[in-house]
Amino acid sequence: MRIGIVCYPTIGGSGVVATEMAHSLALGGHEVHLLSYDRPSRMRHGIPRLHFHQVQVSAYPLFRYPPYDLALATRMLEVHEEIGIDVFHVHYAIPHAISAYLARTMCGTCFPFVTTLHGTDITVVGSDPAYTRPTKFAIEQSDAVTAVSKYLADETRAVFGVQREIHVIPNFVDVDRYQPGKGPRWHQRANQERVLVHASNFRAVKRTEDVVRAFAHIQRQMPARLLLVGDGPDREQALTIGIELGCRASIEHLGAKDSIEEVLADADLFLSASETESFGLSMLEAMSCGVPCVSTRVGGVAEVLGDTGALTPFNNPEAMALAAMPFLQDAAFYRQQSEAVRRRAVKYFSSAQVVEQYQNLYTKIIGRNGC
Ligand code: GMT
Repeated sequence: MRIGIVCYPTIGGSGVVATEMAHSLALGGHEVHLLSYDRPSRMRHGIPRLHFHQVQVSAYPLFRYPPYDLALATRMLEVHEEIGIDVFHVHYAIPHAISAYLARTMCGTCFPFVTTLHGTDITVVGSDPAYTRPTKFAIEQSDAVTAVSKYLADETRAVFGVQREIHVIPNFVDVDRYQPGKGPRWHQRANQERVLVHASNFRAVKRTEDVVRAFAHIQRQMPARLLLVGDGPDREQALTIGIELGCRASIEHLGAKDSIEEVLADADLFLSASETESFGLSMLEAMSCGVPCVSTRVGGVAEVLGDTGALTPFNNPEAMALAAMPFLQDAAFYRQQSEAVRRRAVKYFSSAQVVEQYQNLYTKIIGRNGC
């Protein structure tokens, strides 16, 4: 198949999922064309059959807000005319699904498109009255719609009142690349230092400062270090809380990393304090590395963790620290959990089996409705 994939290129789950899909599909023999305003940060070089098309936006003085959605629709159309795309797959509804609809409408021949909903495109941005109606319209006009968790599919029906079928296809992880590290875990280290990790885009919804607060409780009771991976608006605030609580010296901010698997492989426990999380891709990546997760009980996180790790109330760092204790104090329990999370990632979320579900969906819609 000749597949066009549209995504955001920056740090953020939807761009990561789209780029990893592009890798997997191209390596599986498909011709894949990625479209975005920048080369996605996770996009690897040298993969055969994988191409990148940049979307250029002109900034005329008249435009206070350059219309990216129009430029993207035009680029999609150009790529289709040049290559003959069989199906477009757009990740994150806003504005990608609207651009896809526009490109398909402008197109003389016609192509089908799949929209994958990721989270904030429904729960935050999509619920903004300025965007609700076009988002609902584009969801209804898509040839197929998928959501990364059952929670998100239900939310989409509730927020937009859409009746159409929404396929739940979970996010996935490359279980060969994301492997448990060979190094010692906390109970095998001479100093018994516990290595905790949090990875996100440090936006308000991630509540990074609650992670730091939970860590401060933990660090008062045992030797511990917190690795913060990623970057975003709340970074300084989170580090300032670390100073106020006296644990800043034990926090390392590693910034955005291309190879987060190297950090996860040597970590003991992942902490997530999000206010909402439709899936929690970085937790799945941690699980694949044998790292259990303690997270707030929000959105679709329970679907990812299953009966592993621990879920705690939102906005309660002390409860999070308490829930983390068995993982950091009981070596036998820790080992059992570490094996369980790896098993779960391999059994339900490996790239091969999830990407196949998307391929089946493409096959189903290509040629339907005369496209
Ligand atoms: O809001 C973000 O964290 C970024 C956003 C994205 O689309 O880039 O992440 C969402 O999509 C990820 C990939 O499907 C999910 O793992 C995240 O849970 C989801 N974020 C939220 O729901 C807050």
